[in-house]
Amino acid sequence: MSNTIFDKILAGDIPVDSVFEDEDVLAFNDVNPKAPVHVLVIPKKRASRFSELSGRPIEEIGRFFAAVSRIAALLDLDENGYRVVINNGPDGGQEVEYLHAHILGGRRLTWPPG
Ligand code: DGP
Repeated sequence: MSNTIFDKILAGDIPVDSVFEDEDVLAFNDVNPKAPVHVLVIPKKRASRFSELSGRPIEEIGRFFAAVSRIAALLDLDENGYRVVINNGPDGGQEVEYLHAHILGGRRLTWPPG
């Protein structure tokens, strides 16, 4: 499926509360935050799932993760820490079939997840 809500957000068809954008990624606040800071980062080069990245160029994958790290720093999370979550497929709890990393922070998160 390539017409998910995140495809529409990236196309500019649905407004979001964006926190960062460059040539590789768009980052915006999650509509249903699970922590004081809950930002989603999506790559502009489409992938449905994390599992697709195994076939992608290392440079593309690296730029995505470097962007996630940079965005967490911009959100002022480096000192206290944060969690990066990528849900993959039904058992992973993925609801939107467009690859996205969750950045969660601003409180002490518990482990393990449910
Ligand atoms: P996941 O379960 O990993 O697929 O998480 C999808 C997340 O996307 C979930 O935390 C809620 C968020 N979300 C879904 N629709 C929208 C939307 O239209 N706008 C924003 N900002 N977030 C959305």
